[in-house]
This record gives sequence, C-alpha cells and structure tokens, in this order.
Amino acid sequence: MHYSILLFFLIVAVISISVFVYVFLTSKQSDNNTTGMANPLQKRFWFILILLVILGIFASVTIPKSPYYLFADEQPKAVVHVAAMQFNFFMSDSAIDPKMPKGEDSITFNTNELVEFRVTSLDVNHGFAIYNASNKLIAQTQAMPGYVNRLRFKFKEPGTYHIFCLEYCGMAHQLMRTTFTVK
Ligand SMILES: [Cu+2]
Repeated sequence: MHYSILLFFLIVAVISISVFVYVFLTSKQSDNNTTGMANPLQKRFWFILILLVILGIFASVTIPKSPYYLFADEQPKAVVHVAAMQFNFFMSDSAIDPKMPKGEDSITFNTNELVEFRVTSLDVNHGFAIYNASNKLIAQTQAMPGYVNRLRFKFKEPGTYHIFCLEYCGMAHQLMRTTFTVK
C-alpha cells in the first residue's frame, strides 16, 4: 500500500518535471529590442513592483493590528485554570481536578493586569472565546483534551466579559458559556 502511494507520487513528480522542462525548452527568448510597455520584461517589472508596493502597504497596516500579543516577557498577575466540559466551563484560581471538576462562581480581574488563562478540556475539543461587554470577540484559544493552552490578555475596560465555546461540541454547544468581571 505504502509503495503504491510512493510510486504514484513519483509518477506525478516525473510528469510535472517533464512538463516544466518541456515548457522551459520550448519557450523562446523574449525580444529585448522593443522598448517601453511593449517589452514583456518591462511589463513584468512594473507588475511585480506595483504588487510588492500594495503588499507592503497592506502588511504594514494590518500586521500591527493583529491580536497576537503574547506578553511573553512578562509575569502574569493572575492565573486562572479553565476546564471545558460538555457543556460548561469551570474556572478556578487553583488547578482543577479532572475527576471532580469544580470552578468558582465568580471570577474578577483588575484592568491592565496581565491575566493568564490555562485552558484545557476534559472531554472533546472546545473553543474558549472571550467577548467584551459589547459582544466583540477579543481573544480566543482552543480547549483540547490532553493539552493546556495558555492565553494571556490585559483587559483595558471594566465590565462583564463573556466566554463562549467556538467549536461545535455537541447538542447543547450553544449553552456553553460563562462570564467573568473586570473591575
Ligand atoms: Cu461547543
């Protein structure tokens, strides 16, 4: 079975290489004598230059806005353990026992303090998405069985934040939500 797959890919590779070699050998040299935009090399140069400028503008505008602030060089002020389970989130200041999961009724953080969520799942894959008071998604990670995903965030505004599951995890997935407070 393995060998037939390998053989198949080898045949595909040989065919693709042959096509490239054939195209390379049969394409004629472009005529460098024509000037201006009639020259395909000139056309290609401007096309790539304009493309690079557009990409450069796009990247410099969007990259600083991407929400991947890791705060890797900072010590978190608060650490919260999160265990997702059909169809609930347990959140606690101390580690959660997978056999008897228990969470705290209310969780509160201060504004501008670095919070670290340590997110895991006790059954299937879940999402862990934080929404602010105006229901805008501000941060998210996956809750996966057997893994602890760290999500660090600094909340700028006080208010009630919501956590929703963003991974369809079963019949009552939409009920999977909880809240915490930032003061
Ligand atoms: Cu879900």
